[in-house]
Amino acid sequence: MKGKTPLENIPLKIGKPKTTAAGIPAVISSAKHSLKKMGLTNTIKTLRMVNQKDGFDCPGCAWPDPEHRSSFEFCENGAKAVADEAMKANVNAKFFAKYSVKELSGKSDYWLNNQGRINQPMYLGPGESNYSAISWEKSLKLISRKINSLSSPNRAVFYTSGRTSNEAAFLYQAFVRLLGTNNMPDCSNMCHESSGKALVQTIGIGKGTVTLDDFNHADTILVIGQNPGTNHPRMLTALRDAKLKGAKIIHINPLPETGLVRFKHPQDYMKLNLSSTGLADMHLQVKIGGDAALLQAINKLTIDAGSIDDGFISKKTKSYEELAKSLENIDWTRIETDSGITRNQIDKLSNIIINSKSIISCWAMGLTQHRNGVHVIQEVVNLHLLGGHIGRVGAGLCPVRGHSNVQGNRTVGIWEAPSDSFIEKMELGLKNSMPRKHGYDVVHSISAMESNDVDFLFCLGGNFISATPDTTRTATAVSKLDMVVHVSTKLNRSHLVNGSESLILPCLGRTESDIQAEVEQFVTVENSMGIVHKSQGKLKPASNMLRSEPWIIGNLADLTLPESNIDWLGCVENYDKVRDLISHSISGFEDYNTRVRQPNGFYLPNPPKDSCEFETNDGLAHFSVNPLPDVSLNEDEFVMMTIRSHDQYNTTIYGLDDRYRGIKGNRRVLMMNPHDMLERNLKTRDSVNITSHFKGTTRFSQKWLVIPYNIPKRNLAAYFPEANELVPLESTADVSNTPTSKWIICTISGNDSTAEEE
Ligand SMILES: Nc1nc2c(c(=O)[nH]1)N[C@H]1C(S)=C(S)[C@@H](COP(=O)(O)OP(=O)(O)OC[C@H]3O[C@@H](n4cnc5c(=O)[nH]c(N)nc54)[C@H](O)[C@@H]3O)O[C@H]1N2
Ligand SMILES: Nc1nc2c(c(=O)[nH]1)N[C@H]1C(S)=C(S)[C@@H](COP(=O)(O)OP(=O)(O)OC[C@H]3O[C@@H](n4cnc5c(=O)[nH]c(N)nc54)[C@H](O)[C@@H]3O)O[C@H]1N2
Ligand SMILES: [Mo]
Repeated sequence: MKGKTPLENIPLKIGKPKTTAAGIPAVISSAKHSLKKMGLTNTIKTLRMVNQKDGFDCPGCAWPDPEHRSSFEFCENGAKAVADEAMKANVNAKFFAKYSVKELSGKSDYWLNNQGRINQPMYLGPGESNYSAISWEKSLKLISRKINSLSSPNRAVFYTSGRTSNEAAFLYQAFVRLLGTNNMPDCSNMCHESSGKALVQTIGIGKGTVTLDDFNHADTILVIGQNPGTNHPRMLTALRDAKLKGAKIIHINPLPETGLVRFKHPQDYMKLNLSSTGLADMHLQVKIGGDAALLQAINKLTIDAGSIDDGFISKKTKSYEELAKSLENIDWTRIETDSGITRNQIDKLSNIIINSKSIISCWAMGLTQHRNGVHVIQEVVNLHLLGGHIGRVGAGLCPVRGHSNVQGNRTVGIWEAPSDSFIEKMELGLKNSMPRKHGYDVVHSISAMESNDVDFLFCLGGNFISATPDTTRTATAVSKLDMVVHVSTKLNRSHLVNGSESLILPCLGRTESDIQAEVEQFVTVENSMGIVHKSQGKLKPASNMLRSEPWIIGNLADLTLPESNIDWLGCVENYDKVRDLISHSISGFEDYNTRVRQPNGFYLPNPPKDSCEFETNDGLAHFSVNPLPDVSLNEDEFVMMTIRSHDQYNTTIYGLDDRYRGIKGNRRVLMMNPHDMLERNLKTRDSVNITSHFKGTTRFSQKWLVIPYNIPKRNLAAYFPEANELVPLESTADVSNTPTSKWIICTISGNDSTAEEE
């Protein structure tokens, strides 16, 4: 970096949002990232192994791969995720001797991540200013002693992020439940929890009901509250293929997201076919939180047109009459005001829906992270049940998962609220009894820390401090703990908010080879469409001091629970043994070791998809009647959504540009409608302060640069995690308790033009 302006000091530049995603700039951008971080040979070797039959699963996202994988079936952002992991292990004892925790706290997330991989276990004792090296043996002893000294296992909290393999996650939940608690919050609580809850209640399974092949047979695909060009770039391939086969693609989003406007595929570039494809046939620029109104209107028009699947409804569903009655007298003025969509546009969409034989609906955080997250997803379910668009080829529900194994983690037991039947099967498989009492989710964990009900926090991956809401409050709560332990690959803000004692345990990443007892191991993961498959790292580990996640959990469990009947160390030596335990303990994993060795792995059972059956209490799919949410705002109020840029992976910041949105060099920006700016006398780059409001409480954040953006009036957008300090801890979705990261009521103040000129 010598002689160059540090990236963080480059002033904000605003250009036109891109109209095409992927294509040549994407290939160049991923090559730049990878070459800088890994060097040429490693770049080619590594990228060729992503999502190949014998390679590793891309740590980027949970979108599945087509069966016939080409060697270029990776995307720009997958390449960035891989390159980011393949960095040198520079964060070592010398590094921590140089920088105190206080000094590191003053650095940006971008800087912290850029220091490289964590090289060895580190310890910070009471009152100490710097982390120092500690051996694996000593760390595990300290941790196990602490856990065993707690007055109750419920005073410990065990967080999981979604990159953990099935094997590590299964051992972890077994260990935690044998300790006697279900305190297992996970990133899912902040992510697709609303989808899980909405789908279990209505169709009897908390997962989507389509496979990749269904996209080839759909005639309409709704993409709601999702930005696939950035967050699931490989999904654009499926959308492109569907479109070539005649499907209509409908984009429902407050922002005209780039990948859906026009798209050039890297493979087209490889084939020197530079033509671009227009993806979305229709963009409905819904207001933030306006989807429920829009979907109810669509459902009403479907019923009024008599365009419903009577046979399916009478044989397979319940509560149709209640839904129809509730929609009899809808208030069209309110529908238009709340959704921001005109009657004319609604009629156009309705026409498409009514004339579609097979519909797929995809959604992500734009629906889940709302107060009515569960209910709005149930409106999507209503739409599918009305037309019988479920359980047949080319039709179904598709919650698009985030972290690459977040779905697998839940399947193998990372769940603070397990059902009794799940625990019963686990108890039989593991020949142990387990607690039934539900544990803390993410938000409840933070409240419990605040009220001194927790002493110990263990994080298997992730960045608890930055990913959770109300950053200042959460950091204060975590600082009260006796001990905080992080199993991590890269340095992040959570390592800098400490309990009396803190430990960082560095682990192998997805890309690295994992050898136990001289045998190369593989792990398994489940993608967004319920396919379980192998993932085998191939790169030389960044340091010989790293341990695999199963090794860390297995050894800790062995030390902490010496009397337990589980052969933890045997499991660590041979991951087949973990998979055997999984086959005995979890439905759908029979004969796991054989089936996962088949090319492309195996599908987990999914009754709605497999046979149009619904495992609800009465065997029927349920329509639901939900009141419209109150989306009104006071005169001076805005509603803000917190979103991802093109150059980040959740809290990991790769760079300061959001290329597709034309925003460069600064992340502390507030996207605002130009008319709103004019009315408030705000100019581009004016610096404003934001106050968020929730039930009489406020949070305050300074110095955000206003920029004009194509976003509905009174709506704002800012980046996660910078804006998390404005997300109120108690503002959560009904039923799922997911923080409402896309619905934050704000006022803004101050408008001094202090920002640098271009
Ligand atoms: N490169 C990259 N890939 C990722 C991630 C990453 O950070 N970087 N994160 C991974 C994870 S964990 C996840 S969960 C996914 C997240 O994937 P997304 O859900 O696509 O991520 P967000 O940036 O949160 O985008 C939410 C989208 O919803 C829209 N939106 C917000 N509010 C509303 C609303 O009320 N209604 C509608 N209709 N739309 C709304 C926003 O404009 C935005 O387009 O991506 C995964 N993949
Ligand atoms: N305001 C706001 N907040 C949000 C969201 C939002 O849209 N807006 N999105 C929410 C969502 S959808 C999610 S999923 C959460 C994400 O929450 P988390 O999963 O907690 O956060 P990440 O940023 O993905 O975690 C990054 C860290 O994981 C570690 N890591 C990476 N790979 C590995 C690995 O293989 N093993 C281990 N042990 N560690 C690894 C690295 O140290 C890295 O610093 O954030 C949520 N928070
Ligand atoms: Mo997520």
